[in-house]
Amino acid sequence: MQESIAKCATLSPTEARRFIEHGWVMVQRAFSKQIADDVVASAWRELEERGIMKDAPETWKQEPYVRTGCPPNVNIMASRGDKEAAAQMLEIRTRYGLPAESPPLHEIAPRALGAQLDCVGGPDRVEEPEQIKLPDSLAVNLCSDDCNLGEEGWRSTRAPGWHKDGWQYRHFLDSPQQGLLLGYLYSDILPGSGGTQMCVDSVGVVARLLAQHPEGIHPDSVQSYIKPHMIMECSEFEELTGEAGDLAIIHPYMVHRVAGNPSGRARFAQFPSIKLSQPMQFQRDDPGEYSLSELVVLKELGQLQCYDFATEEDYMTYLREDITPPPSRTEEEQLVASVELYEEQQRMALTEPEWAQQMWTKRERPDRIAKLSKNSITVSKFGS
Ligand SMILES: O=C(O)CCC(=O)C(=O)O
Ligand SMILES: [Fe+2]
Repeated sequence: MQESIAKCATLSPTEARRFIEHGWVMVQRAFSKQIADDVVASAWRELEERGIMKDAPETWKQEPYVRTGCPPNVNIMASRGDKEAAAQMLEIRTRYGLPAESPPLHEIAPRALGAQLDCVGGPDRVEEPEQIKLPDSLAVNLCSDDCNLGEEGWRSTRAPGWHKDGWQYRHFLDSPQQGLLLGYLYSDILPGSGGTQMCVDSVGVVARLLAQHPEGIHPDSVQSYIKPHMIMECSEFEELTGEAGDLAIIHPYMVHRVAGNPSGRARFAQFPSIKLSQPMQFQRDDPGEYSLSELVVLKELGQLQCYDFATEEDYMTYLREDITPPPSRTEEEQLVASVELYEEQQRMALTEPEWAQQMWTKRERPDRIAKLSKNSITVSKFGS
């Protein structure tokens, strides 16, 4: 661990240690307030065009939580070379006065880039780090309403919206698609003012879930499963607070939710991920080569050698596939996903707790299954 910490070029040893211990760290002044102000100004221009006026908070209620710029699913599809999505992205950016491409981090916010690279084990662990851009499409929490949570409040396992990011790939313990969850703060966020809420002991819960499923889990299952799963096992909660220009670096397994924002101040932030050039590794010959992010997983799993890891051969059956996010799916893709999900959840229900069995075994087998069965996953090594 000391060796991995000593390799950090941007994070202080205290920050690196904090990330390993808590699964997240707030890096202060990772980018300039000027950059934050400029991005927020262009977000307000877009919002005002949509009738949400900066100086008239009563207009905020029409969309209490709103995304500006390019929607995340369009961004994902454009980054995969989908021409239609790329054209849509350019059209949206042009319409709202954003540059055709956002500026690369290494030019305008090297500290923000350096801190991320430290957590994933250095520039070699990321494809084209110089291509990583400042995220300038924002998640704006104007006045989300969270007042119906009852006595337990947001720390309650019953609060809606808890999720693990990653609706666009099959989730494995070592998935490279989402190396980190990043929280760019574009406005100051005081406590109770719409700062993202995290369940910090969820990292271990998710690590154990993924370790028990070396065949991977479909992203739609992750989203339906994670919430009840964490209900059973988590108890530590924190919210993101800080100043414009701060960057939260969060382990990709962290379960989190959108907070209510009764403060009267609009909250501007964005939560992109960073893609690894290779899957994470949990059995490195040289322990000094573990990334901070891998160390978090190892810490949570403890006796790692007991788990059955998928081999490259297994990944031929259980593809490390990119999956189209739900809003961009064609009807055909939606059907394939529903069949895949049905089979996966029937299988998982045999080994998961009783509540999961109840949730899943009652589902109907999707229609047109015969026509689509050629596309469904086959279960060999990891089947029941
Ligand atoms: O806006 C927030 O506070 C959280 C957003 C989020 O969880 C996401 O974009 O995946
Ligand atoms: Fe999220």
